[in-house]
Amino acid sequence: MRTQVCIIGGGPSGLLLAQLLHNDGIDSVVLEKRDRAHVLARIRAGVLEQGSVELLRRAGVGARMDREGFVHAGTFLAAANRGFRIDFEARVGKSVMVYGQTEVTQDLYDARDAAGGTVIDRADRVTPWGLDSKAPAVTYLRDGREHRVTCDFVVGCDGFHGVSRTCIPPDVLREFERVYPFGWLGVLSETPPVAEELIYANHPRGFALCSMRNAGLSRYYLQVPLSEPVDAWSDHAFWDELKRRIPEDAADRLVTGPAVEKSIAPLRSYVAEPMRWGRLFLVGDAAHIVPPTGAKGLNLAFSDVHYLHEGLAAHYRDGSDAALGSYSDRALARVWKCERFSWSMTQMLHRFPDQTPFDQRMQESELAWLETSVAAQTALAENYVGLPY
Ligand code: RFL
Ligand code: PHB
Repeated sequence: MRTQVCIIGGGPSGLLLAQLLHNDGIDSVVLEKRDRAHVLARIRAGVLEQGSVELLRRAGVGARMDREGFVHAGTFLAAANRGFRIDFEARVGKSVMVYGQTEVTQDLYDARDAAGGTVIDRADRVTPWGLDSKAPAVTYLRDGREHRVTCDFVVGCDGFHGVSRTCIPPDVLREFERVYPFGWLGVLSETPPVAEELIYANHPRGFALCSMRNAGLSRYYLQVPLSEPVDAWSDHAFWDELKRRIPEDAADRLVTGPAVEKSIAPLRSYVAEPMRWGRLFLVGDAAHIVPPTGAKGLNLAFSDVHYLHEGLAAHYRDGSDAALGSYSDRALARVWKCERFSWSMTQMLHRFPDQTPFDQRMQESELAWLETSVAAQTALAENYVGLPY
């Protein structure tokens, strides 16, 4: 099979890139390791920056998001059971959209199907070849048979555990990493959200987050030690612990119910440089990971998609490779700013096992500053709604 752009990974970034390229008349093939049902069942991000919202609309996949998503003009932060609000609209004149990654991915699959796009699922042992030549290729196994896609470019949208990044020679690739000594236990429940906006809570027992998907579906998270298996958390234990960590008025209002999904995710900050090698481009989680505290992972994947789409469009439209040449630098400049924000939110809101009384006071004074300073709130709001592309 021959295509212009071979995209490895059919998660949100791979599918969005394929859709944007299609709109410009550029042909792509998406190779996804898992079956479609598995990809669509993954519960992940919930918050879209304004830039992501606009990119989805531009790609022609924003209609359901605009109908069913929830615009949030602010968020609550809580410390020691007392909350205060950061007003995004008032501080920076922007808002975010609460619309689940599961829905975004569904909309993208629907759009790819409607356009007759090629998305091959259950593609096993996907292997790129000749990435430093002018004629790269990607081979894969499906139903026991080997297939080969020849192309102009290979794009790695295959997440943190994908194959693409491993193709960059070790003497070229630089990796930067921080692994946090805790995880997030997430629960999805068919109950009304406890508040109209998100609540991020710093508590002596650990961080907690109240989020949502829609009027009848809530998403909650608790900071937990990584040593605890998810089975150790009964629904009852989860709700009990959540109530202790969030402000009292919210705890009193909280409607509990059976968890329809429960899982633990480790927290990590990670960046791989460069994001391009020869004819290979890395996008999204394949190149970088952020802890979820700033709600940045999916949004960062989408800003990469935006930069790469511009580069590929210019290449095919007028033969200019300037934007492809600067892709890695442009993407990384934004990646590092979002890494910093996600790291600082994580630092401010979690309990660290080795936290000293001094560290503790630093957290408290940062939150106290944020509660009273318009300048501090503006800085948080500017990052949370999304830095410009
Ligand atoms: P994905 O979504 O991991 O998709 C990669 C796809 O590649 C496939 N794949 C392969 N395909 C072929 N060959 C191989 N060898 C392959 N290896 C892997 C995989 O099956 C998969 O389908 O990466 P992508 O597209 O870059 O998207 C990134 C986002 O998924 C991720 O950054 C976010 O989910 C992070 N995240 C959040 N981001 C936000 O912007 N806002 C949030 O509120 C937010 N909350 C979260 C999050 C992530 C979480 N977890 C579980 C990690 C909350 C959580 C709990
Ligand atoms: C979510 O709704 O899953 C969510 C929201 C905000 C975050 C992380 C996750 O910071």
